[in-house]
Amino acid sequence: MTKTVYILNGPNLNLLGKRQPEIYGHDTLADVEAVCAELGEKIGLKTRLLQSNWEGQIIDWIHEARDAAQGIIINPAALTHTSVAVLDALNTFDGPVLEVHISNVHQRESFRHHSYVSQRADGVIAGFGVEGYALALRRMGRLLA
Ligand code: CA2
Repeated sequence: MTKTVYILNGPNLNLLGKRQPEIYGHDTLADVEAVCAELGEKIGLKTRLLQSNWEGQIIDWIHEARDAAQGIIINPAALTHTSVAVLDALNTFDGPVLEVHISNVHQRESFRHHSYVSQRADGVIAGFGVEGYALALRRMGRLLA
């Protein structure tokens, strides 16, 4: 059976490609979705990319993934640095979790240097632009093989 990977995106990432291109680049989340769907097909993974500005919605999707997906790739956006609730939700998920950040958070403000999610993540990618999603998906392919 084809394995499914949830690609979850937190607050404000709906604006990707539309604001602050100097930090986040010109690609939109729809572009990321298309690239991941195409790569997923190539490596035998079904992808479902979701974005919400609401913490509770992200948590609900993580719960949904417990039954519906074998792996989670997550860019929690600002929730990375604030949310024990997202960490707790990820701790209820049994499969691999990969954390993606478009920008190099370690080169930015000190409040971006700590991630609650990293305590659960099996791998972290930061500073590769939106290419980080495809890199994470390739890694997910290996982890789920
Ligand atoms: O680098 C990343 O991917 C971040 O997760 C992005 C978050 C930020 O709070 C994290 O520290 C690092 C911000 C997402 C906001 O996305 C926007 C995209 C385009 C325009 C405005 C905001």
